[in-house]
Amino acid sequence: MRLMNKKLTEAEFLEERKEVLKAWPTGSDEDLALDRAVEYLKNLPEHKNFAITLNKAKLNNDTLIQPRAGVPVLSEHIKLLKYLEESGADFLPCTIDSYTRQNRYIEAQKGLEESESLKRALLNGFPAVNHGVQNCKKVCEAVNRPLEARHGTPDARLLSEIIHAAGWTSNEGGGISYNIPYAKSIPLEVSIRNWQYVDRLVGYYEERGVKINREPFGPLTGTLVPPSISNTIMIIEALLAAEQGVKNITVGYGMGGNLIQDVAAVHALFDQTLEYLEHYNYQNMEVSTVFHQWMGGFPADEAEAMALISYSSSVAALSKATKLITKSTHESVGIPTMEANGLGVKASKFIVNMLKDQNISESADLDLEMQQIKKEVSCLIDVVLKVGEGDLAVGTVRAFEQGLLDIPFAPSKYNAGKVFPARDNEGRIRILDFGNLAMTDDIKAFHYDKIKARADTEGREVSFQLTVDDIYSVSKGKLIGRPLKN
Ligand code: 8ZB
Repeated sequence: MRLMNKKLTEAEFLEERKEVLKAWPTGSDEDLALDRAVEYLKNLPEHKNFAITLNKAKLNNDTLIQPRAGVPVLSEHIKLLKYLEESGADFLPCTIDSYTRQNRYIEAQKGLEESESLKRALLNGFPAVNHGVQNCKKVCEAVNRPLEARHGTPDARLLSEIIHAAGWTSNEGGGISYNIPYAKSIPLEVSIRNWQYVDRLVGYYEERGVKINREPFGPLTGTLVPPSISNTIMIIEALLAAEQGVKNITVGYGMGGNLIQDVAAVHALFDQTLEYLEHYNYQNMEVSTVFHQWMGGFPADEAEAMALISYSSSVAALSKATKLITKSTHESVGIPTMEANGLGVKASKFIVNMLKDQNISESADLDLEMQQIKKEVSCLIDVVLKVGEGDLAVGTVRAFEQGLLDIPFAPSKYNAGKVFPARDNEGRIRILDFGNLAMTDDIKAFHYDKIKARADTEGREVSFQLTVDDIYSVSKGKLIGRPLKN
């Protein structure tokens, strides 16, 4: 079948669905019958609906808090989520394990059973497909907050069926953002097509009056991603989702580290997402934003890690993002304990509350940074549409093939991997090597001048060494990877 950015008909969707549900025995659960699932979701109280809670937060100018969390055994997972709820989490996650993310349900089953018998987590998340609708409903019924599946799955069709039928009203991911940074050899046309199905499922629910939130994964590789690249991917995924009938979208952004650039990026992301959705005539869209605390390498020292978490929270609050995804002081080591995770939530919430009524006032600097990001995003999206001969899905595949779209440091062989970023003199993320990224000469000159000024300050040449130094700098307590002075 040829990929196109066109809404799947209900008949096409239902035909494909028969195959999707066969991939694992839990797919035959009677509660996956769509009329039953619609009924279950309609009876959820409003405070457990992700989309409704986000809409309220936007009206109140709140930044709500969400951690990441998932362990394999059901009772342990419920205990963990209740603990995070008590720590102040406004939204609850279910982070899915890596076998499930790769549709390796046999291995997930083995890991789940061994975790149960050894009383020790042998999977790095909650295997929702193996648990099936019944157990996923138990999670939903045990907590008082909206639930979201967070994962990294190029083919999340069965997973999405199960979680939504179980009352989880948000799903993270997208055809680009859950492929290029997460997988090595899955063609983009395959993951985009799979995520059209995931979004069409949400469209099916929306058509029947059930609100479901969708959240493209903004940080991508989490390492020095220039804001215009991640914002472009967010807008493409928002448009692809809207075409399939998604109405409530949270576009994401991973903290870069420079306050002004981060605030500018979140504002630009929100404005341009709405502008593009309106331009393509998608009606009644609800757009919110999510800010991710620092996604790069963390300091090992727990006090320093907590300081970074607090700084991230300050930027999130000042950017007026609707939601903030938190980290813990265990970040440099691995998956946090329940207690460490709860502390991250508490500290983040404290800062967000302190800054709730404070704003970054407009300035020429903030405005220029925002205009720059918007200009770069429009430039990239224009090229995607051009090479796609008007079709966004086709254009995305072709743009990645030709390196016109390119995500730094991604493992996928369907990504050119020629773009190298570096920070400028204020720590703003700029592009040092554009590879084949489709930007105009004046944009390239702007970036070069900024990086050159930094290199001059440091008395060195513009080179890839700047990129290397910047990758490690934050974990060592400095934003910019400047050479040590003798
Ligand atoms: C792309 C997201 C990476 C972040 C965290 C990592 C990292 C992954 C779990 C988790 C709590 C889990 N993460 N899996 N956090 N529980 N099962 O996602 O630590 O911060």
